Amino acid sequence: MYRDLADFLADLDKRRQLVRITDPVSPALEIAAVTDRACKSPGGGPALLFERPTGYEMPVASNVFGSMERMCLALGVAKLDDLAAEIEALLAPQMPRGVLDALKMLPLVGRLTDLMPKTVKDAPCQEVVRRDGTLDELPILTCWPGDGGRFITLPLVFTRDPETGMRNIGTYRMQVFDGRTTGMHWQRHKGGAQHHRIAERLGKRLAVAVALSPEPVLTYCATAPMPEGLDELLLGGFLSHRRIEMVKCVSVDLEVPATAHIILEGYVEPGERRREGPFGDHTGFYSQPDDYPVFHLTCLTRRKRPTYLTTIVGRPPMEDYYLGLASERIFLPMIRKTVPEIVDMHFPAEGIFHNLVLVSIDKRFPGHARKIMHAFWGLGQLMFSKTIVVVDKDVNVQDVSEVAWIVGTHMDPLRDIQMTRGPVDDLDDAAELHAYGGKMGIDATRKWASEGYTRSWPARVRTTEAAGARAAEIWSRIRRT
Ligand SMILES: Cc1cc2nc3c(=O)[nH]c(=O)nc-3n(C[C@H](O)[C@H](O)[C@H](O)COP(=O)(O)O)c2cc1C
Ligand SMILES: [Mn+2]
Repeated sequence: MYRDLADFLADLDKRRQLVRITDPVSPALEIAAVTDRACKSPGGGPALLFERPTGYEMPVASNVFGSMERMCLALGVAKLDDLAAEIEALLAPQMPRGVLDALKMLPLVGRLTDLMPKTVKDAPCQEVVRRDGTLDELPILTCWPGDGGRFITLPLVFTRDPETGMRNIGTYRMQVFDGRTTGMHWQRHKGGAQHHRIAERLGKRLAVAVALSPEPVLTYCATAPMPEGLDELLLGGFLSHRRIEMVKCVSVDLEVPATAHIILEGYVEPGERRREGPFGDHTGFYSQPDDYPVFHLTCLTRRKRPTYLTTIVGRPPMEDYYLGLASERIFLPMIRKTVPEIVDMHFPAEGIFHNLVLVSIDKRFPGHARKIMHAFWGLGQLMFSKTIVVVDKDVNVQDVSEVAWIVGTHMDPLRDIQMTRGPVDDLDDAAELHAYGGKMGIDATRKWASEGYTRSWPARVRTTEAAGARAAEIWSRIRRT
């Protein structure tokens, strides 16, 4: 596992997964436009390293996680489903049936403590300490022409709950207002916003530290929908099979990942808000200006020769699709712990995670599909699911074409649609109210008599095994000539 972004980039280079761009390219629109071209290439395109961003010394890396292969490399697995199996094993320790059994479980308990972050003294991220540092030294992108300014698009935002001290890490974009201040776009449902809510109630300043260009596994962890109160660094330790190394900040009481390239230390004042946006968002549309808290920089620390890691969002597919795909695989076994009937789930790129959620289930009782919908609407960030499609277990939800076929044939709109309302994503502009709106579930399972369906359900059209085998034989001969 890569301990540092530079190791990852070097390995990608060796694997011919990284394209170095030596032409001068401007952080104002041009780097984003080139990155968009890469993201729209089949399979997600290569990672990009802009060695000469116009006006800056610091190279810019983008689309680094933007393919299935690179996402797997970053998480140290051959395929994402390997992680699911590992998590399943961790979550399902058998109850010990005797002393011998209990002893066998000890390594598992040991393993959990082995995954806790540890604090180190000397850290590469503090090779250079600049209390008077400004954001002007970073090649921060203007992504789209209608954007309100330059945005830090892939920051890891560290805060602690002012009351309990619990840590949170989230990726929340930061609009540059000037060299020492930015917006802090944690949306109301997110961990950072909750810490800030508590700080405001106490009338206290909230210390905030932002890591840029961290070891690759942490970029993923900051985007992961961890349940509130569960430390993202524990997930980081689990994924990388070692303890994540942290170092104390210089000017605030927080720790940051030791091997990150750049750290922004600072705080958010209670009560302060400033207009943020517009921003060309991952919906493929501009999110509209709104008031958000303000981050004040107190100290910038960095390596001697840092690389600035960034991403762009916009019309899908983009790099964030692959980060989401990792969460889809990693969280499936965790969701199954409370909703075991789920066979598989998928968030197609076009649905930007929550607009379209496809779930297959092992249907056991009447109304089961609706039970699944309600479970999702009540489960962490799955609450944002706008359209949920539930199908039987023999339907492959990874195949959107198959799901479209099954929905069309299995759904009666008058009978099979479940409408409701609830919290929706902050970025949902179709909702009548901000952050509160409608949701729809489509029950595309085969209906049972106990559900009021008294006609007979037709069988799928398929040939016999014998004819199929014969066809395979003939087909291979035709194809050879
Ligand atoms: C590239 C990228 C940008 C994101 N930007 C934001 C953002 O500006 N605001 C936000 O609330 N969530 C944003 N997210 C989603 C959060 O990172 C995600 O919901 C995460 O689970 C939040 O962690 P939390 O539950 O600890 O708050 C972004 C995700 C990605 C991949
Ligand atoms: Mn969190």
